[in-house]
Amino acid sequence: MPEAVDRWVQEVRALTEPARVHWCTGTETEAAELTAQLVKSGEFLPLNAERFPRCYLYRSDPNDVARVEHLTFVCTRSEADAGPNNHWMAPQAAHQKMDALFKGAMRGRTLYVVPYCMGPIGSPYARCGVEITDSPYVALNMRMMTHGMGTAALARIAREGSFVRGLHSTGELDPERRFIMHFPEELSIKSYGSGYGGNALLGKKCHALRIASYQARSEGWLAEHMLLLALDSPAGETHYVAAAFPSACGKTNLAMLVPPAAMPGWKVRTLGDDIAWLHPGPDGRLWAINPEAGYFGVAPGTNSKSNRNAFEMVRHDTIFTNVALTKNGDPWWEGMEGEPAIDWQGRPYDPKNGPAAHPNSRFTVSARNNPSYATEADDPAGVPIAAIIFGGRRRALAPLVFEARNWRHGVLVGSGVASETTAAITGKVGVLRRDPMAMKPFAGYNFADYWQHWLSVGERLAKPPKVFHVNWFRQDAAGKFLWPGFGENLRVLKWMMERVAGRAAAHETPIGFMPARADLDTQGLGLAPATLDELLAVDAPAWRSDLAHLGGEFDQYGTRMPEPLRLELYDVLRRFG
Ligand code: GTP
Ligand code: SPV
Ligand code: MN
Repeated sequence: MPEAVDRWVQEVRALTEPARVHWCTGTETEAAELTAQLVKSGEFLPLNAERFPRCYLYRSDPNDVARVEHLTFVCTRSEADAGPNNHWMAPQAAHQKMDALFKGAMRGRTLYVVPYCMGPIGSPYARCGVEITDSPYVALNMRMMTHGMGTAALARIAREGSFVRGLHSTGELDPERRFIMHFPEELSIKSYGSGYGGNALLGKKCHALRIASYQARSEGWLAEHMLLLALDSPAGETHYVAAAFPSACGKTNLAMLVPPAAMPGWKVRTLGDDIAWLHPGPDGRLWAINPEAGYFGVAPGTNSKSNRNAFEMVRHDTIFTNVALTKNGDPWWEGMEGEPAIDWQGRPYDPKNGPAAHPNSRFTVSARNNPSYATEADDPAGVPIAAIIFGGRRRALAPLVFEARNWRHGVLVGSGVASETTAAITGKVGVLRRDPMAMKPFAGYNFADYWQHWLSVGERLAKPPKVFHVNWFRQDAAGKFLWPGFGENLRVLKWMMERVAGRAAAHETPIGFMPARADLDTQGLGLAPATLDELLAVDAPAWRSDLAHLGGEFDQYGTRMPEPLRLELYDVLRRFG
């Protein structure tokens, strides 16, 4: 037993006064006991055992169904270190506020100690943490989402001595008494008042992104909101790709892409669907690991046509959160065949009450369930990245695809990512906002320093990945998607890989290199040439105004803003003439 862990657990125990303390070991027996207990208390509803063996439905509080960015803080000693991109509170004030909430918060409850490892347990790039929580649902989710939860992680912590401390209580689930606080300088997290996703599974966004991005800056690597995939071509080449899209903008789906029938011989295999840790290697390439071991994926929209892999994956050993039910006790969500009988709040389904499944309803599943699991995900050294893709959900402006001229231009392209908000965050849906590198909610420090760090990492790469930008979400005047998306996105990946190999044609535009209509494999798509032209158009006046807006965003960062990025922006404007 690592003494530092034990000491901290005793401190938390004295503060929160739980009835019991349970040290998680991570065994099957333990998982079965926690599950049985949740079934007994009514928090877990077993699903149809024939068609969905070992699957359960969990309903979170209707006021607690998404991440809460307005209640999420980065508490560095200096406010400027957190930056205009974060909510900030002084560490001492934040600790005081949180400790007052945690005082006696676990009375009558069990305190679970959840040691975990982000990254393969034997990887030098992996980092451990311990989450203390009073939610058995959280403990079970963490078991699927992290590596070596329990005894294995604790053994690594004993060896290394250091770990991220994450303290969590569901509290009263009162949005007025809900805060997610990060102390990157102390490698600690305090989260109170939510039992949902990124607010409560502290290994994920709190540790592997906010705290890790801060650590990565001082250690010379990057912690990013990116999927990781392997792309195998019919010729037998494999390329590894990382892609950063904002929440609910297509990472899980791209990572698990099922090739269309028109493209035989291609295969996409999944290394990760949400987070990547990227390290410059001694060979001058950028190497990546996925710190997670499972997926907490968006349910709505998942079906046998959009993503057969995902659909198969969640048919056993899956926890569903806030989905609807059919009359047979099968899980149901919008975009699926059949009909809902019971909505996500447990009421008989009535369209007057809105969607049957909550738009941010999710599945938690081990990555091992994925039929397209890439075994390279277990490699402690990670994989070398050939391309980084940025993207957002934009009904207008951003074309289907373009390629940055070089790394520095790529950093500008990443910092210019904008996307319409989704149900993954509490607040209004469909509002266009900047989400640089899809990290607006997750960068644990000042974006100006973060962009400078990206530029510095690039300087250490003799063979940097190519950088692309995509948009699967262009719409026509009637609001219909112009691009079929999902499996057909492989056509865009194919062009990118041909670019990486130096084989595909492109022409230069002010925003970067783009394929001409004929450079994209659109065989069998049945897409009208005019639609493709629209998807590949660059609207100069609209771009000029978008770049002017981005310049205004940069101004917020004052003198901390890296000069090379401003120059890069002027360069693009100059190219528009
Ligand atoms: P987080 O887990 O929140 O980080 O989300 P994500 O980026 O992994 O998004 P995900 O792949 O779960 O997709 C979110 C929603 O977008 C789902 O409803 C999908 O069905 C839909 N979606 C994904 N890819 C495409 C696409 O290529 N085209 C269209 N039109 N919709 C897509
Ligand atoms: C996201 O919002 O980007 C997610 C879901 O992946 S959560 O785990 O809630 O952050
Ligand atoms: Mn995410």
